Amino acid sequence: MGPIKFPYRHQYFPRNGLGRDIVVGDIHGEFAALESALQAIRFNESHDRLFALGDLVDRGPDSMEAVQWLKKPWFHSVLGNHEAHHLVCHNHKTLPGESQRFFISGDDLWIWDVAESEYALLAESLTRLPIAITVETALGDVGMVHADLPEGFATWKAFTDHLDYGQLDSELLYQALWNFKQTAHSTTGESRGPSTIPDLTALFQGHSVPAAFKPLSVGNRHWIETGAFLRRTIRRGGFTLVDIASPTAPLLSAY
Ligand SMILES: [Mn+2]
Repeated sequence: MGPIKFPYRHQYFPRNGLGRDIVVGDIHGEFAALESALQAIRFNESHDRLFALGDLVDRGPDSMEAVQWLKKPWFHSVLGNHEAHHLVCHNHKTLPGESQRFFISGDDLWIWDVAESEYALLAESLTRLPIAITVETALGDVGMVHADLPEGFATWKAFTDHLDYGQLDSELLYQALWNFKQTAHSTTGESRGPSTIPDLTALFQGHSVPAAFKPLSVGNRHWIETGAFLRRTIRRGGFTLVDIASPTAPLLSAY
């Protein structure tokens, strides 16, 4: 079977000369709520671009909507651990829950109701997601990764060069997609890694929800996943939308 091949490990987007570049945390099947959030900031589909930080699927009601959203020319996303989990399930022809390291604890049971051919379509679009995205802005490059800049990379360029030319191994994937070291889920952002990435103006990360469901900035690193999926269960959280040109002044916070 062999490891999953990701054809676009790193994607670079030149500067958007027309409109805004907006970044959003984990969508987790909450595409209808995302639509409302985009309306609230008057998102312009012909000029603006929306970048998602991965975990498009599981937990919320509309995971399969990810297939349609990934066809939109203005919508882009990095790979999250939930996507990687489904790719492993699909690649190894196992059902969720059977793949040990990638076990997601029942958030993924919706696939029991999805036809095999539909699931294959989803896997095909998820496998195209990059592990990192770099967006050029007037003030310099902005980076995006689902969980963390893996250890051993002092700069964003060192990391993205490794994605472009080096070997992908499970430890690197684990740190980029799963690591909780940086925010340790609801701490105040005690950082073990570098708090400022020298060759970026901002690094955006999703995956872990900072304390009080508020976005957290340490140096030029910004955790903006505020738990849109939690609104259904504990009635807290929501989407945070940030213009990448103003990382510490969200357009919406936990909306
Ligand atoms: Mn995640």
